[in-house]
Amino acid sequence: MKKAFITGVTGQDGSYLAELLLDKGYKVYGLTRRTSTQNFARIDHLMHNENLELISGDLIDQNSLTYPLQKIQPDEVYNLAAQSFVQTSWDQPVLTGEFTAIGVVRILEAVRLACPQAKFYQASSSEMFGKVQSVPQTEETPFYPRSPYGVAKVYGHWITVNYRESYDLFACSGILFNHESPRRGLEFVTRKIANAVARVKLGKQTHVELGNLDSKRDWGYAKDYVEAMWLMLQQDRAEDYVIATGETHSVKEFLMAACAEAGLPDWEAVYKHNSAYDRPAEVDLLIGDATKAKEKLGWEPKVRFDELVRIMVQAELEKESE
Ligand code: NAP
Ligand code: F7E
Repeated sequence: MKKAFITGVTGQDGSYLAELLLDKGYKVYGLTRRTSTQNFARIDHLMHNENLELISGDLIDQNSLTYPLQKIQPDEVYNLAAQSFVQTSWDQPVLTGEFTAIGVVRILEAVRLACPQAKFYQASSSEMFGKVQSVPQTEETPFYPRSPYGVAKVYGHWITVNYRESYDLFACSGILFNHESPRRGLEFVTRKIANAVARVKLGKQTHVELGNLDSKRDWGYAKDYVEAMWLMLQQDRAEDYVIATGETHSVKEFLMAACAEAGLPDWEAVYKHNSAYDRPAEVDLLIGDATKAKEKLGWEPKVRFDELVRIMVQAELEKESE
């Protein structure tokens, strides 16, 4: 039985990846941090699976990473844990650096010392491209991050490359573009909009307050993207891959499509601008070219923009009607 260790198992991607690996017959160890109230909502449905074991630890605590890895001797380690909300990274830049940047070298050190034979995945991000230096973005596009989060991810990316080259670890990064789902945190724009339009439709709120509607993102479906993570660790050689749909849409387009899906004819009546959601520095346009992933991993996104909007709005209509 193959063994996988996932940091960030309680997050959107961690929960889908745990499902995928359990379905494939893995024993899955998920790192969870101690909080005053437990936050296992995304993995509640997996809690009775005897092949899922939760391990208490934190990316800020070196020994809580090294000891479990020494004991478990996993075949695969997926580092998905991070302070992942870009807006918060301006309010908490130091904490973001601790978790999202230095956290990566802590887990790499743990792998190097405790289980150097394990294959390692780092959750890199299209936010590293920031003020984009070419369109579309590929594995060769230079980075120009525009937030403390993006800067932290660049460190995480390069330290992964460096450990691969310094210690011959099987360490790779997926440079994932935005991916969404009904399990996305409510603070991210797609889930915020999907939830709001459902509530407006049901008469539970009148409008949604948003920041910049003009930024464009390459939005995919989280379930498709965790499959790409797994595929990267099934290769003979560790390499980095862009994972994206190759389509870009503005926040306004997402809002319009979500209103249409919820049966709200006038999107402008649903929206108010609130400058609190504008960012000190914006990433205006992201669009990825995942040709390498298609050619080498045989990976392609199954869910496209319209279907993603449908999945997210219908999930919110259902939840909000309960
Ligand atoms: P998410 O839903 O915010 O999940 C983040 C996870 O990290 C949660 O399980 C959280 O635990 C855990 N975590 C945070 N700080 C930690 C710490 N100090 N120690 C241990 N665990 C900690 O994020 P996601 O959307 O699933 O994204 C997964 C990864 O991919 C992240 O690294 C993110 O930056 C990266 N990424 C995401 C996207 C995207 O579009 N979703 C794109 C590119 C890259 P709690 O539940 O306790 O908070
Ligand atoms: O913002 C604009 C905002 O917070 C998308 C993370 O998973 O993907 C994510 O980062 C866009 C930005 O995601 C609101 O200004 C307008 O242009 O949903 P978001 P993000 O910043 O792209 C990358 C790839 C990651 O790696 C990150 O971890 O939407 N926007 N109005 C708004 N955004 C939010 N959150 N809320 C608003 O009201």
